[in-house]
Amino acid sequence: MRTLSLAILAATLTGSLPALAQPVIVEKYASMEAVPKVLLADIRHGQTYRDQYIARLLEVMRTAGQDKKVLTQQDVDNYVRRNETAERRQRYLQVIFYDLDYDGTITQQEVGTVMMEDRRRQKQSEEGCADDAARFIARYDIDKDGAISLKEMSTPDPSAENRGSRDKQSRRMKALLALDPDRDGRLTMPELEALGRKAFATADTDGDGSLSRPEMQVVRDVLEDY
Ligand SMILES: [Ca+2]
Ligand SMILES: [Ca+2]
Ligand SMILES: [Ca+2]
Repeated sequence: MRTLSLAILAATLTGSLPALAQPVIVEKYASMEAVPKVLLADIRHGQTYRDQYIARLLEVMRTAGQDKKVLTQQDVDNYVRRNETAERRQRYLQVIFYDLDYDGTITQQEVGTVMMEDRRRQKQSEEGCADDAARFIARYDIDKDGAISLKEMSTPDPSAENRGSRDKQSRRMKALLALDPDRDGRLTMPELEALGRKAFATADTDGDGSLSRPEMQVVRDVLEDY
């Protein structure tokens, strides 16, 4: 009895009670290759601290999630539709911006004139204006008649560059949704956070909550052609 209380006293004095300490189980993927790449993408983009990474990962809920707490297929569809609408409106307004004779179509001449006035006002070089105007017309002139109508301007953007970034975000949302652990079609905040923690822990081999250069390099290697 006396020995036991001495042991407890000693443990208390050194500030630790080994018998009561619970080992913290950190869930990890079997290997870095097993981590869904969509979860690692934010790490590559510079999130080397666990807390920052998790916060960044959860942002997808704020941009698209219903009630900003759950992500569903409906949210992904709405996101795509919302972006398309915003983009089309933006382009529609450009017709009004360039349409000097108010006939509802814009010609290379009109675009070139407005661009030139714009650059003069901003004291920029007018060089290349004609080429820029030609490129602008070529990009949206679906029927190749040399002018852009309101209808042409409000059809979904054919340029790969715009569609690329929109598709990238919706692909990311779809990929995250596909990871839904309980497959109920709703990816919740706690579910996404747990997935993120597991992914980060797999990369963070020494478990100190941040990624060292060598740890980062492994992430980059795994994501090489992602
Ligand atoms: Ca016109
Ligand atoms: Ca046209
Ligand atoms: Ca779920």
